[in-house]
Amino acid sequence: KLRVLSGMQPSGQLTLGNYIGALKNYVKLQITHDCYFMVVDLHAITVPQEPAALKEQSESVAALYLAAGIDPKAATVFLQSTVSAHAELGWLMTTLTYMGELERMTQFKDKSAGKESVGAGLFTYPSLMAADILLYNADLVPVGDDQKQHLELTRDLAQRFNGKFGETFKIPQGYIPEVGARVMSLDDASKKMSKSNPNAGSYIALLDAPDVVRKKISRAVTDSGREVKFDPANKPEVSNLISIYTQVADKTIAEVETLYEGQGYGPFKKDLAEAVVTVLEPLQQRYREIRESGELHRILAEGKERAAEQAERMLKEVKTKMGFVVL
Ligand code: AQP
Repeated sequence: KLRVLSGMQPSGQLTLGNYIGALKNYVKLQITHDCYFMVVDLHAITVPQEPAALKEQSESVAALYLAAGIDPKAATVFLQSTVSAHAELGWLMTTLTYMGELERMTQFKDKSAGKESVGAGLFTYPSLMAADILLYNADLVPVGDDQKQHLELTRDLAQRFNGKFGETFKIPQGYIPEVGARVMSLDDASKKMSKSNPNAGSYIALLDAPDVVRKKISRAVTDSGREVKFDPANKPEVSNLISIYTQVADKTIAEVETLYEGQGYGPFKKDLAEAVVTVLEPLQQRYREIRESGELHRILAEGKERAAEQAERMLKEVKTKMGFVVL
């Protein structure tokens, strides 16, 4: 089985974008691949996090992985910070990374633009991400467009290390999911739906109550027309809602268009809200069961054991090759 590694940041509440773009695919991948799914808490602190919120969100993301259908027996589910090899290899990778490479990263430019003080971790984060991937000899890394540049750096660093210290790392490939849907914000279809957006009306959180979901969708920005037509260039907001509909209701774009022909946006939005609620309600039910069961820490401790075994083996090999005294 090919090995897959992926993670999400506990930098807010997971959204429908995270579900459609990533989590839904994780659940399928665990059947065919050897999967490592992390909660990347060390990445979340590249921007300020309040301690109590970080803890709650980390547990919440892990519980949502399970609630969405990730089976901790089939896949290794863990918190990045519980496997200390990540921070350690992250440092070793940082020393192999050139400033110029990090300066070219568009995500850093975007996230630091206009900010008065920017943490150094935001700058060096791609080296830590390389460590995350290389520790597990991952074959495939599911990435959205925004992560392609970071994965390219990971590949460069792996090759650089292998060239300098001898064949050690597998060169990972990017894996673009079949349905790579990029879900856009409900208030601005030029921005992706993001869990850290300060406007809660811009996203649907996976834990939003049904009435909140209905309200958010009814308030979602559309246009002054009334045609439910998929036309991203001219009707980006409506097209985004149609995309979401196809993902939660297993319908094609053409089916959705036909269904609401001549009806305006009202009935379309209403049904879309119900389709989203139909997906979220059982997920939220499982989420509550998992949180109430008190089993989460045990599951994460098991995941940590499995992950650490692999990661520490790799770290030892790397340190030996670099010339550290390994005792
Ligand atoms: N809007 C989206 N549409 C489709 N997929 C998305 N992903 C994120 N937003 C969308 C996918 O979710 C996974 C988790 O990504 P992450 O937690 O590492 O952070 P992110 O991509 O930066 O996600 P957010 O929600 O926008 O977080 P913040 O606001 O903290 O930056 C990834 O696989 C991503 O592709």
